Amino acid sequence: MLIKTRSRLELKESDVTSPEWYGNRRQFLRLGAAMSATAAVGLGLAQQVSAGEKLPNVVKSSFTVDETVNSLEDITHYNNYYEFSTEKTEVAELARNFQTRPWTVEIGGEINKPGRFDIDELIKRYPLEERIYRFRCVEAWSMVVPWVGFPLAKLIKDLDPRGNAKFVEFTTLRDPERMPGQKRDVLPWPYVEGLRMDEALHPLTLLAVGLYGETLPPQNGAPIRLITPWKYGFKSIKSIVRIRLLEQQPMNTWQQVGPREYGFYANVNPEVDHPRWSQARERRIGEFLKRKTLPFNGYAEQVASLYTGMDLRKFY
Ligand SMILES: Nc1nc2c(c(=O)[nH]1)N[C@H]1C(S)=C(S)[C@@H](COP(=O)(O)O)O[C@H]1N2
Ligand SMILES: [Mo]
Repeated sequence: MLIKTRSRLELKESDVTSPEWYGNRRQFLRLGAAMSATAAVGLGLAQQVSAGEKLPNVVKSSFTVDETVNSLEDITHYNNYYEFSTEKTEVAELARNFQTRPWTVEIGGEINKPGRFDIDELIKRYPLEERIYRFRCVEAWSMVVPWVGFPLAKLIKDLDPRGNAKFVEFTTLRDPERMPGQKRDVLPWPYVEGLRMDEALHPLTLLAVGLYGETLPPQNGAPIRLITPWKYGFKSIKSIVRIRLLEQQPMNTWQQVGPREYGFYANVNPEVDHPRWSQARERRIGEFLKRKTLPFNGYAEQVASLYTGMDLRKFY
């Protein structure tokens, strides 16, 4: 399936900060509340949103790239998810019956209003946006994916982070019975990732709960996963059960297993090769010829300023 979208990435800093934008948001919220009230009558109030269901009230975000979107088949059958398999084409089948209800996300650490959220409560808490993002794996393949989610910043700001919170740590579920790959020591479990606070609060940083307008399939990180489109795919941690705000930089799984090859920042950078292969080019899944990899995966205009003054060869 090919979808053509807007003519360019339209994210501007003013989109997030102008009163006009906030005005629009309020309008969306009002509209959303009215619509979900109507929908609730039809569906029954206790209705839960579960895997493979259409997500309600998704608005199209202007934080979207104009590129051919990969097919649902590609996105759901070429996965890195070591909790199920190290074989990309095997994950879909092995994760097929992974149960994502009930599911709780715990949010704590350096935050004044810590909490435990039921996933369905979280999904309804903020207006959901569809955002078409480039996605670049460190293995030099890429896709374009229509995620559905909400900015992580909204959640963090609502929970009143403390001044000493400098980093955010994310943790995947650890349950070897439900995630058979965890019975092997291919990685230390659970999978952990981290962001610096300003990266976590950046408007591009998304908590994704859906794909192609529906709830996430298990192989893509259901029921909730992180998406940081300017970083290599391994930062986009799947099936999150815990988020903690920390004063110190957390250790992330891939840096822990291969510090020479994987760092904390993991910004897409065609000028800094992986020790075992070049990062200059990538294979877009579905294409034959390789294309050039763009600095920050094409999001330099939006994120480069987060790293001014940093040596990106050192902080890879
Ligand atoms: N918990 C967990 N999250 C994970 C991974 C993993 O193995 N376990 N793999 C990462 C890697 S290397 C990539 S490229 C992306 C793949 O996401 P996708 O299958 O939705 O394309 O998930 C990332 N998040
Ligand atoms: Mo990856």
